[in-house]
Amino acid sequence: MDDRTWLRTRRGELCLWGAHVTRWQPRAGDDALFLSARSRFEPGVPIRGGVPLVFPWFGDDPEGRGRPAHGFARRVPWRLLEAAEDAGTSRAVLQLDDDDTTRALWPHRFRAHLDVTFGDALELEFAVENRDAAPLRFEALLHTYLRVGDVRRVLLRGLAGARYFDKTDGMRHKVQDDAPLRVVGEVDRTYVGAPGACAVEDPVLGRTLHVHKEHAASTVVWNPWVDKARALADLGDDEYLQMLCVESGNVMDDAVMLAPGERHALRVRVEVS
Ligand code: TA6
Repeated sequence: MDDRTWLRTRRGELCLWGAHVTRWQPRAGDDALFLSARSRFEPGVPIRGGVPLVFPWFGDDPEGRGRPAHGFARRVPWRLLEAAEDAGTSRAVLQLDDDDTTRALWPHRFRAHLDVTFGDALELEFAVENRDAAPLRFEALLHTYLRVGDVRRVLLRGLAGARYFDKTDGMRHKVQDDAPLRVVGEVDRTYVGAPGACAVEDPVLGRTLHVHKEHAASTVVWNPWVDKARALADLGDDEYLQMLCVESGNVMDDAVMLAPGERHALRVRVEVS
């Protein structure tokens, strides 16, 4: 990837391949997003860290046809529509329209936008418009990798009582208890009907990261832990300790249905305190 595929500002960076946010600094010298030192930066290859954009399906190909995991949005080039920087805040808007490549994988006409603001908060809006004559169903997720000091020491709050599917246990349906979530092994949970804010309290870095969302009913929490981290070529063996994915969107039972001409926008705001 050459320099033209990156938008680099003082507080954040964005790769136009995949509309992928890779860096956000809420305070000088303080990165809030995890980015793997082993990540590959090649067109068409997902980046390990930052905010991968999952669209139009979540996880493995739901039709079992060998299409890429988490959809195609993170693997294709997006068009930069707007970029502006003002008083320490920068904003960019990217667009993706269906084309021969996307229609070969997903035969629908759509227009998508990612609107990113890097400031004291990281603000993301992902919008999809149905440009087809038939209803459109899709899943979408902002797969945010939060950087933490030591994942074994963080507390994740905001999911008490929420229902989830446990991918580490055959997708069994479970209910979260009232205690904050501690990561003591592999975690891969899809919470549906969970639109509330989450907070990651990090005693090692001495900060709390807050993830607020709008029009996003699902929350996914992921940490690969030891064995899965070793199996991932683009993640260092110990890097799982520095990351916790707290992902926001609409997946599984919360998938979005759009009538022809309709548009749906989900929003995520990450703040630090
Ligand atoms: O969102 C959680 C998850 O679906 C996990 O199951 C895990 O595989 C992760 O995403 C990463 O997926 P990736 O395709 O980027 O390796």
